[in-house]
Amino acid sequence: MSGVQAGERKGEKAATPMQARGPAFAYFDLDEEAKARGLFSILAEDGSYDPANVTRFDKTLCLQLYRGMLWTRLMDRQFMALQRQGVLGFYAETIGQEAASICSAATLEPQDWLVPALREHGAGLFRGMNFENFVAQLFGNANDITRGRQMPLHPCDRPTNYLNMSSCIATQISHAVGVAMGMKISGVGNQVCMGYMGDGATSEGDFHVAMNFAAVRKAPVVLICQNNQWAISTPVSGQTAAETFALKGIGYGMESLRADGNDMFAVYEVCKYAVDKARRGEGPTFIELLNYRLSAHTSSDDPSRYRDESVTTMWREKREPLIRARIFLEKKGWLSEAEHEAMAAQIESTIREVVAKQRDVPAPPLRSLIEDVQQTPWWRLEEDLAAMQELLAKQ
Ligand SMILES: Cc1ncc(C[n+]2csc(CCOP(=O)(O)OP(=O)(O)O)c2C)c(N)n1
Ligand SMILES: [Mg+2]
Repeated sequence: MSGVQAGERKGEKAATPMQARGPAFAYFDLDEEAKARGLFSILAEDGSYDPANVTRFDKTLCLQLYRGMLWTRLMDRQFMALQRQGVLGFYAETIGQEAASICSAATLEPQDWLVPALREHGAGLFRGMNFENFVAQLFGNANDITRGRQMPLHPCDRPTNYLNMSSCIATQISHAVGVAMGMKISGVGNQVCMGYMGDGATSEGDFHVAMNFAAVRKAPVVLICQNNQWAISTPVSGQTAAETFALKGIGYGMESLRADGNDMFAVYEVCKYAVDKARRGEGPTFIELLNYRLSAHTSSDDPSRYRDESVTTMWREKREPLIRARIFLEKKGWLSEAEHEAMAAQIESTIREVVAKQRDVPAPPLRSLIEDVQQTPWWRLEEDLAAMQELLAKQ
């Protein structure tokens, strides 16, 4: 490691002794290739850490992050159960990826934008997306602001600048870069866009186009690749011959970082570094967060048919982000067993209450099918609607 002082990070003023940062931060001063081949970490699998590396994380921030992760975990559990009961049409879990999802988004400010991939709805809720609206969207009912026109789990939220997930893999990377370029061109300043993708998205042409454009134009964007090691049934070995995904970023001339995606502090620090850099107008960063998809790809998938689930069990038992975070919080005396149970119970009952309110709300009115495109729907659409109403009346 080059001669970086504890407490200093590239582009940041030297910290006061009270805010000193420990040796892990020398990572940011490594040469470009070493950063992209490395794996930044702060909180080890057994919950151990160097106290000098966690001075930023006080009780309030830690509990906020943990609650966001726990909310995501418990929400997944309830919605998957509802999907299995036939109440919801489709769902995808974030299990095992909560730290990458929540602790990255936690580094954004309210004016920033988030362009998700498939597993960032927990991050959207963490940033203040309205939960009632989100649940209405899952049901596609009359309260759904997209009036049932999106697949379930493709939410959007204007007040928190959360864009719809784009189902066609990797297309959202260009959207994120476009949003960031819009911020730059409009000259508003002080805004950053965070865009997400999975490991599978890096094999698409859109990845190349977006990465190249972002780097050439110095877009204020942070592009996060959640390497959960699977793209449905395609393992990483079938996805790329590169040693790491982060190395790909260097080819585009983009600073690329790589961190343990199950380490809440490491995720937060690499993302904070990149977000601050983008906000200063110093261009984009590509970040690979290494974790493991503990769940099936979606509710339509059965991973036991294509992968060795004993590997999944190992990640679930030894490398899972919530267990690691809890060890830390317990050691600190910030979250006892009883406090944890109370937190979980409160989250679960909130989720249950909102689901109970939204599940019986009827579908959007049939007429809404032809609304929102033309000011006055043209005669052909009116005819189609009348024909459909006639058909339905006969049933
Ligand atoms: C262009 C395109 N090709 C294929 C698909 C089908 N598909 C949906 S998700 C997925 C895998 C995505 O893997 P990854 O990017 O690693 O994200 P993860 O699901 O692991 O979070 C595929 C192939 C698609 N939606 N779009
Ligand atoms: Mg993946």
